Amino acid sequence: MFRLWLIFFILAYSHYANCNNPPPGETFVRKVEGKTFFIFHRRVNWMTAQIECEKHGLTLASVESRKQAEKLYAELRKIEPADAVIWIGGYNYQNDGLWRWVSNGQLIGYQNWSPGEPNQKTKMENCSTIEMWREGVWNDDECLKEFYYICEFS
Ligand SMILES: [Ca+2]
Repeated sequence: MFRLWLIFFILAYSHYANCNNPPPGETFVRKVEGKTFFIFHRRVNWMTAQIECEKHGLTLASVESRKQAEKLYAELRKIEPADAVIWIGGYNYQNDGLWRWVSNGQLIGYQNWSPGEPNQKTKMENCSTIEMWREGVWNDDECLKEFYYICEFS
């Protein structure tokens, strides 16, 4: 009987552990405010993330309204570690402070930057992230860093 309980606890615990720390390589699909987001658990730099999205007929994600940002964050909270940083499609290609979405090249309309961001801290922060540890707001970070990433249909 004890052995049975032990197996139960191991199974229950491994399920719990998986839910809170998904294995690398997993992809999550979430529908949010009329948009389908694909959340990839592979750490790559921003450009590689965009190339990976394109391989699937996707592009790095844009977040276009407060409601969309809030609901996406609510979904991310269910699957991401509390300290996760995740690439999205905002970029400052010409280093001129004009942020655009890679999906369509248009200037970013709705903005969800963390207070004080984008700050170009290292002079090389030209790509945008969602930062779970800052409650899902955006940061500009160095494009060559490797983070998880979110794609959407292109
Ligand atoms: Ca920054």
